[in-house]
Amino acid sequence: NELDSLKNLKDSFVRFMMTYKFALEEVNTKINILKQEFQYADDYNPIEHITSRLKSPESIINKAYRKGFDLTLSSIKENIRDIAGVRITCSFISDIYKISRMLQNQKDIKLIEVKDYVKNPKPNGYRSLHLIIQIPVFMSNRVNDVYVEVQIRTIAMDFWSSLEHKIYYKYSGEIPKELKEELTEAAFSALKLDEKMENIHDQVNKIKKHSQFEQSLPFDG
Ligand code: 0O2
Repeated sequence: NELDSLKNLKDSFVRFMMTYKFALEEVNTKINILKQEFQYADDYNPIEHITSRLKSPESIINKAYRKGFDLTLSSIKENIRDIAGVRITCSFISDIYKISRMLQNQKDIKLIEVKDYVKNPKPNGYRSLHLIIQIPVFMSNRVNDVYVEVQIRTIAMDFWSSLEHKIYYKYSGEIPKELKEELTEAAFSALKLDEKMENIHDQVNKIKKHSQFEQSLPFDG
């Protein structure tokens, strides 16, 4: 009867969302391992913080509707690849690519797509590196390959995008022209700050390497 079929639908949806929750936990563990290992081995940890979120059922359905996808679980599974999202904030632009390479080198991670909004920012100034990856989630009676969106960005990029996101929602996507222009200017300032910080970071690294080299010499001079 109708109640049973509703119950079945709810069960399948809960199971569906659970696989994404497990995928998030796996990716979080991977990144936490990198973070701890960096700290231990390098005495320098490029990962400032990690956040993750599951897209709400409402935004999943809105996105599927907006993009014209079928409203079935199999279509949503194949087409909406950011149901599980992990965001890694790091210190410098070079760290973004370092972390991205490390994740891509892991054997159980399959890289599906790279959207490099760091090299090619969006017209509003949005910058971040997005990786769509797929990882296997092992359950009691099956293995599911699950898509996860990993966003990697600097602190400056994160600062800008969280403010822009809030403003975007406040104005329901219709940000007034002047505010839009100011936001794009702010994105440019964030870019300049990132470049300046990277430059300082490079100089410090050079000095560090030089003094390590000198210390490794068998005698002075
Ligand atoms: P939330 O609340 O973070 O989940 P779409 O843009 O979603 O229609 P696509 O190709 O999936 O299509 O998007 P894309 O370009 O990979 O971007 C997806 C996510 O990147 C967004 O998710 C945001 O988190 C972030 N993002 C992309 N563009 C912008 C931007 O201009 N400003 C900010 N602040 N964030 C951006 P959601 O689902 O929109 O939001």
